[in-house]
Amino acid sequence: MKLLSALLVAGFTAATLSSAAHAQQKLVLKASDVHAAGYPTVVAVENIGKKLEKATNGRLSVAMYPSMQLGGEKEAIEQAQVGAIAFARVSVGALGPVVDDLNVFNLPYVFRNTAHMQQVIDGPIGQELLDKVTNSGKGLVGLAWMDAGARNFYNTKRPIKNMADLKGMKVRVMGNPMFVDMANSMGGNGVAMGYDQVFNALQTGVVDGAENNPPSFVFDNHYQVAKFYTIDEHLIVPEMVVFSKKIFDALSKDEQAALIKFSHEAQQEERKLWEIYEKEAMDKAKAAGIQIIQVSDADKKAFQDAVKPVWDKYGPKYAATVKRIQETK
Ligand code: GTR
Repeated sequence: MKLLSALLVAGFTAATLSSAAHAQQKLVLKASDVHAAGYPTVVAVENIGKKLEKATNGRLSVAMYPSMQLGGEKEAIEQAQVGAIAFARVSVGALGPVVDDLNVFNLPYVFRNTAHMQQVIDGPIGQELLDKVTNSGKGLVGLAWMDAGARNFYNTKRPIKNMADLKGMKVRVMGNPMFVDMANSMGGNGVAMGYDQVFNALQTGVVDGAENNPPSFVFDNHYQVAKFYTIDEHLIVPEMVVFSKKIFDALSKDEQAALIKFSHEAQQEERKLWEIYEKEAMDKAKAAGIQIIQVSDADKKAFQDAVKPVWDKYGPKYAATVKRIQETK
């Protein structure tokens, strides 16, 4: 009996000490984003950090490494998987090759418009896909969605008004075979490469064009070399804040709950920032003399028809989710 109580006391003391040590030990959570300081996704993750710091009396904080300081998105995902960083804010384009279920959002024209995409990520499908990431066994926790508007083609050569104008153009796409197939099916030549290489590739002529939303096009300076921007909205790919499972598991239950709560709030906060940033980007592009081309409905239909082979190849396995997406009002 004596021994038992001695053991219990010892056990209790060890547990108390370790939780006290846990409470005192400060943990700086590293975060990576390809975009620069001030970009909506960067600000949203920084805000998670500020809230965490307050809620944990300074035990947790976030150190943001923006502007690809730690590499591109593929690298960020790998670093989070091994616990070298905590947060990776990445596109679902880059995450699809790691967690295949997400590729449903990478199907061209899967969403009717950005409002439709927002409804989907805010609803049950959005939560299910975050959970798929967490339960994928890939060392990641899916924390929140980030809005990234719609992606459009831009290039250094000529205005693209319709599919014929895209013919033969070397177009950089994100590192995901679905996008190479997409660009090819539209008559271009899709070239997959990391975001960290796009500016140089455009400048040196390694590619003729790329595709992205207005804030990336403008605030990552691609507009300085590519003067033609065509609004065709072929992809509406949301982004995700993923967290290292290894680091997540080392947090206390309360800390985990706070992290999840603040991440959900960040999803809505980023969206507001995004609206402003997208408008600023378009204004800046116009002021810089970028030729902005809005494709006609008929030409958009031609782009949509052209990606049928991509749907035939990748679509069937996501059919059930696609149906639910389409039914989302
Ligand atoms: C941006 C997105 C990044 C990255 C980039 C790309 O719109 O915010 O996460 O995916 O596009 O094209 O690689």
